[in-house]
Amino acid sequence: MLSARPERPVGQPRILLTGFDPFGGQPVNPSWLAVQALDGRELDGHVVVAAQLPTRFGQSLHVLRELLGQHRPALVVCTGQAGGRAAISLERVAINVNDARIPDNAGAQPVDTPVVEGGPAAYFTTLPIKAMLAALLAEGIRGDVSQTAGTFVCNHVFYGLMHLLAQPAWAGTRGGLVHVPWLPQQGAPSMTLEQLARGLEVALRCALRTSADLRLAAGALN
Ligand code: PCA
Repeated sequence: MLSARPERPVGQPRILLTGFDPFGGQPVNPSWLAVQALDGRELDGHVVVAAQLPTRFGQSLHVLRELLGQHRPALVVCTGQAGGRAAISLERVAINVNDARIPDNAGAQPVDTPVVEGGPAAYFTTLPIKAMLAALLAEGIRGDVSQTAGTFVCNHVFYGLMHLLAQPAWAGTRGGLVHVPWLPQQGAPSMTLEQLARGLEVALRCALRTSADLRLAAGALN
């Protein structure tokens, strides 16, 4: 784990936006396609840096830590595919469990191991997910708050990210994980790439502008 942040890079503050490579026999991963669509975009004085994480336990967090050290972002949003979900899912909680139903892209299939040995059971996102949900719905984009990111590589990255950002050296950097549905060519339910990219843009802008989250029942928003 990085314990100290290197100097902030010169230029605009950055948003690190990650997606994963395809896994589980799928030809594409919509998370990676959607974040690429936003690479280099300027949002409220911040520039989006899109990067790919491998769908691999361990290596994904290694790459994420390198990216954090390199870019020192003000905001970190990791995205991943969640087949079967119908909306952009704003994840509330990361848990300290790896429990893989299928092998990752390196063939690893950990069962009931911790992400961080001795780490706390869980971390909450530091993204303003209710405000982000309200912003998505106001734009007519399907969104939801999710209470579990599962126990595969997305949760692994989410937990590792929050464990790192919880350190004092990273105070002021917010982060979390967002799951996206399949693209139409992968099956149903789905959202189009345009909807995903627009939804992520709306969600990022909202996160930059919102310091204290809304306190509204997600059901009241939907
Ligand atoms: N989704 C998987 C890992 C990579 C991805 O895009 C998950 O939800 O864990």
